[in-house]
Amino acid sequence: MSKTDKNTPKKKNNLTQDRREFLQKSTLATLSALLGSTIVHAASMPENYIPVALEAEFDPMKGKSEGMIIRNEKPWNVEPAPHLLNDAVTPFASIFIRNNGLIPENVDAANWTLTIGGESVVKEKIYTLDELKKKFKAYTYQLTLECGGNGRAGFYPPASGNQWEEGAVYCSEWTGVRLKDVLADVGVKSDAVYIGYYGKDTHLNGDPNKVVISRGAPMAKAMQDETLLAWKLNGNDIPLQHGYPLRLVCGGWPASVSGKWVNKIVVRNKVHDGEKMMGDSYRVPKYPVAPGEKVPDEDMKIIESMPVKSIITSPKTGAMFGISKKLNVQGHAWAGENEVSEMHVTIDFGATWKKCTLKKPANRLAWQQWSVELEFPQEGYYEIWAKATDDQGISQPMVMPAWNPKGYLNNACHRIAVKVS
Ligand SMILES: Nc1nc2c(c(=O)[nH]1)N[C@H]1C(S)=C(S)[C@@H](COP(=O)(O)O)O[C@H]1N2
Ligand SMILES: [Mo]
Repeated sequence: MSKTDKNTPKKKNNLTQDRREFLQKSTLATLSALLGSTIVHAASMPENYIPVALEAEFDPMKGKSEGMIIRNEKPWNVEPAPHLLNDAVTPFASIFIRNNGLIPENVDAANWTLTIGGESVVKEKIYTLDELKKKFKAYTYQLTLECGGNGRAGFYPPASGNQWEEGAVYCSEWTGVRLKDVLADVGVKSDAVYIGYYGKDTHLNGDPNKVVISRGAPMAKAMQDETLLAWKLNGNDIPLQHGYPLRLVCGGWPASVSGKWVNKIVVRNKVHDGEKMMGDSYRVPKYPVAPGEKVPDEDMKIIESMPVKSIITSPKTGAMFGISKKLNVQGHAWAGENEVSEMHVTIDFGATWKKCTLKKPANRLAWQQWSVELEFPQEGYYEIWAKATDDQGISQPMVMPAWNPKGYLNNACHRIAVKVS
């Protein structure tokens, strides 16, 4: 049996072991809630039985690496441990999943349409997926997508929301058409300010008219070469949980701008005011605030380019080593719209730093690979801290950066523990 086979969670049909156990232990009330209906002959249903309708449900964990950490099942929010992100191009198996609502099921790609509308288009236009593919030139880019809340678990006082540690980031290869080419075909008015997306996921409360999330970006970002309407991830159809069959991809910005299951783009004559564009959502104070402080709405600004950051993907934290005392350490670094220009690590809590080898990005907005060989002076416990510096001379903070109400933008140095023995 191959390693992958052994590491794949044991399943019957398409259920993970965890979900199977969860369903088996569920009360009748929970099963009814999940089914959205009462089970009429529940009295005759065998004990620990899993209703067929729940067996058939799409399982977003299918094909994901062992070592993915489930932060929430409703909606699905899952992140990989850092060592699973070792590849330059993140494979599907290790991509974090972030959903605000329910994954749309029964997606019909053959009849999928994309509407381009809003007050700042000359005339609304509808494209089928096929038309998009035929009419416009396709491009492929590696694009870094990081959740605005990645690292939230590191904030104190704690910020509510998914307690992401290091893994809500990836850099995979996306193929699609440039949004700017499609917008040029539709015709955009001179008063255009912002674009916004709408997707086909459904609200957790089941209300089909309630928008789950509808975010966007200023025209300048929308018109970048790398901003894609994509239908392929790493050369294959986009997996359902990551936006099949069509996704807006805006690398370097909070991944919430990259709308999944997208079926409408609006061009606005003002800053898009869709769901999760206002209040504390994906916004941070314009100035430093004391932890816990209440910030007036007008003093909040929308997060745009993500800050400089890096991750150690090898070795795995807690790894034990032989007495050779030499260790190869590697990972990735990224900086939103900017390029990373230097990478350093320390094994003495920042007293001295060692410069790493750093690769150029595959293309703009792709993360960069770094590596370094470390030598340890003696046996014992060490921490390896990694710090990236971008081409604007900005580095990662060694400890928690500016606190903000929702716990966004934690780009503190990633650190791992190793024992030399
Ligand atoms: N339609 C839709 N698009 C969405 C979301 C969503 O809930 N619905 N979540 C956003 C957020 S907050 C993030 S971090 C990314 C996650 O993308 P991934 O699941 O491919 O990692 O998708 C974004 N696009
Ligand atoms: Mo996110």
